[in-house]
Amino acid sequence: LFEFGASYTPRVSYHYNSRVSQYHYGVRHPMKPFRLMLTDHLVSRYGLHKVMDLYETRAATKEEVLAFHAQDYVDFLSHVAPENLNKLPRGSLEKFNIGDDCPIFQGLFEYSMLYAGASLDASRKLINGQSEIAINWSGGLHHAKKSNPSGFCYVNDIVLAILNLLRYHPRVLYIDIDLHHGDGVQEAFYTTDRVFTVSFHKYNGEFFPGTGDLDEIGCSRGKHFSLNVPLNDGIDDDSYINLFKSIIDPLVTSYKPTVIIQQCGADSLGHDRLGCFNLNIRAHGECVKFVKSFGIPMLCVGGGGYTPRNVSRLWTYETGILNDVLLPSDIPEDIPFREWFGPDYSLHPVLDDLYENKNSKKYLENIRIRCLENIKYLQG
Ligand code: ZLM
Ligand code: CA
Ligand code: ZN
Repeated sequence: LFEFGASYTPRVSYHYNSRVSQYHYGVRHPMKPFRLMLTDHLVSRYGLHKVMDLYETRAATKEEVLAFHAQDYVDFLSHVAPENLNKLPRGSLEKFNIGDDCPIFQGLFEYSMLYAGASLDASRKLINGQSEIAINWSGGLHHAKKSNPSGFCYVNDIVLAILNLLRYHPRVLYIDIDLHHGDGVQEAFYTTDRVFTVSFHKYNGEFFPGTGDLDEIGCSRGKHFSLNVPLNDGIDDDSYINLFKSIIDPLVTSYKPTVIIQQCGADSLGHDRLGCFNLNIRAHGECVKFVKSFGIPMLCVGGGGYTPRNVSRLWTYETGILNDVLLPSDIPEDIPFREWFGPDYSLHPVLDDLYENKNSKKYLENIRIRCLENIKYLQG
């Protein structure tokens, strides 16, 4: 535990390489690495760079990525480029699930190795005790599989960071508040009790990636060590926070993780281009604050988020929370791209006015009960 009283501020490290924001998935593709540059400017102009340890991250090596990914897939990623697509062996684009969601773009391999390198660096700081909280907003690409990309994710930086943490930590808790199910991470650790995965997400059987129903609880040694919280459109601040706290509190108390990794996907906010929830920035941040309050070493990664002005607001606000700094609501003057934050120029625009809440009290209460039943198995 690192928190021995309200006055103690944890040591926080921030892992970023500005090159990662320069890549483009393609015109009209919803994933915009540019949002990371916007976030970094905002974090810096709010003065947060001065209170954290800053690390310019290096790219992961091929060898490091092979801890999870298959050799032929990593070879493919490292050789493929938009200009040599016609020279590939027949069928490799189909074999590796290349398409509109996961296109081949210029610098794809370097991009993947940069965000993965940042999560690995962050995990290393937690392992050697130089940080109590480590942040990598360029990471959180939770869908990537051992042998193929999925849902905008090519390399699974979260799985790689967890594998590294497992060398020193007996129990890792993974918490995923991205709008989408954290299927890649769940699948990688589905049969072990040394990693507990929990994901909150929109679920109706069709919504991407299609998995994450209540009955996915893990198997063999991992049975009861995966948890899923399927939600409907329009969930609001209070319902989400209450559900989140009432599940995470007993989970941390019974599982007793020695390190926590939280994926903070920003597509669960209201007004997200691909989203359908009604969360405000304060509510999303409250979930991060709650996890931090346990005083357990923590790795925070990004993930989805398709309305760049709100992604950068959120992750800046959460960087503040992780540093125990409450940021003024007015977006600082003389920040590059300030016009993106108009007309309100506030860190807290109203985001909860779009969807009707399709999660009834009865529905949420049933989900809560079913999740708590699952957690009870942990005490044996
Ligand atoms: N089509 N362009 C979340 C990953 C969500 C699968 C339906 C592709 C899109 C989307 C891509 C410009 C995270 C699916 C979608 C069109 C099959 C998804 C390129 C628009 C565009 O205009 C687009 C040509 C593209 C992709 C929309 N894809 C919306 N939703 C999901 C993947 C990733 O947030 O969880 C973590 C980073 N894919 O629904 C289709 C079934 C491909
Ligand atoms: Ca999720
Ligand atoms: Zn997502």
